[in-house]
Amino acid sequence: MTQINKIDRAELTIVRLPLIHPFETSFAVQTHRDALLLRLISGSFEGWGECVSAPDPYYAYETNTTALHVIEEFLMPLVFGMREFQVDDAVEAFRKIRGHNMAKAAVENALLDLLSRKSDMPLFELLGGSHKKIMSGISIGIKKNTDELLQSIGEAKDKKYGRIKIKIKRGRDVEVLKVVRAAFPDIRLMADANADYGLEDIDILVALDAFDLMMIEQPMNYDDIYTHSIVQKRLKTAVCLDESIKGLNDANTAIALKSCRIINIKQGRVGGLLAARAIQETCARNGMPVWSGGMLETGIGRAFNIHLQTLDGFVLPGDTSETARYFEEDIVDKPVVLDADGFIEIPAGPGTGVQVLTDRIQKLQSFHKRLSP
Ligand code: OSB
Ligand code: MG
Repeated sequence: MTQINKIDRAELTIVRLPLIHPFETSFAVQTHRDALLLRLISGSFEGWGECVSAPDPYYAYETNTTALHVIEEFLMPLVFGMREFQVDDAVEAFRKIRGHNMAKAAVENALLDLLSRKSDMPLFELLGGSHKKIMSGISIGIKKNTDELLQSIGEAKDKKYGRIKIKIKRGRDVEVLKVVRAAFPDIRLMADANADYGLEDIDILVALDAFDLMMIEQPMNYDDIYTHSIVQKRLKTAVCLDESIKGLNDANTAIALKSCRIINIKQGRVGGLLAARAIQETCARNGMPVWSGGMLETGIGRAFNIHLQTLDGFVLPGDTSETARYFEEDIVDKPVVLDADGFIEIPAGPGTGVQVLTDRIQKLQSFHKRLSP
């Protein structure tokens, strides 16, 4: 089994990519993706990772600044100290750092990309996935008015996205879904509340049972797995947890409490691809379907989400949509596109299979720092 000899140096960069359209959720309006990137260099090989944190702590407590701190001061010193190692060894060493799973994911994924490139093997093979096209799915933000929303949904339907998710929040829920369902009676539809509701809103959530949704994502508070169990008992519609699942322990808690019937695994939120695979295996053993979410990643993070979805447990379409929806120009080649049936091909070649465009990164960078042992 190929190993990593040692890491010679690393680079941390933040790139600022404008979004083609602002992306509105119940917690924020995002106009840019400020992506924290990690590049690891080992001999003639390199690996890239993307941290899914944002500049602000509105989705999760981690921010780009906390991730920079944790990667530079705690994670990379551990990695720089390792010789002839496997990615599992690094993950084991990271255990003594509590939380900060987004920061850990960036390092873990960069190591996996590096190791699979060195092994001349596509990343999905290293993970144990199979070579296949993956299902697409799209997440549509809160729009100024229903006309705009219906138009976006119509475009997504025409592109044959595997399912369409719309964002809801208090005051923009039952009426919106009523209009959407009337206009599109047949689409595979779901709603994501991004933790906007409380138990006092239970009647609103019960009213959503009328719209044949595949699931309602994270209606209750971000760290409240217990309250979701009360909600799931009251709803016919499946509850799906996103924000609440920060790692395997949370998934076990949600399974035991019957807090949801579906889990959104974001590898970038739970500590990287290996952690995501472990959660998927636990969910499969417990009959819990999972799918892969997204965090408006650039082509680097998006590639990890694609490779993850080659694992058998990913039975539902995720939030992997075309690059061109978000970015005029990405920082990798090739961009993600849907085929005529609405499926996505795994990028070919070793590692993630995407080619990182360092010239573009240099042009877009708002922060850059080199780290050495
Ligand atoms: O809740 O799934 C979410 C984007 C940023 C933060 C949280 C979420 C999202 C999305 C978009 O829904 C997913 C994507 O297209 O990458
Ligand atoms: Mg979500």
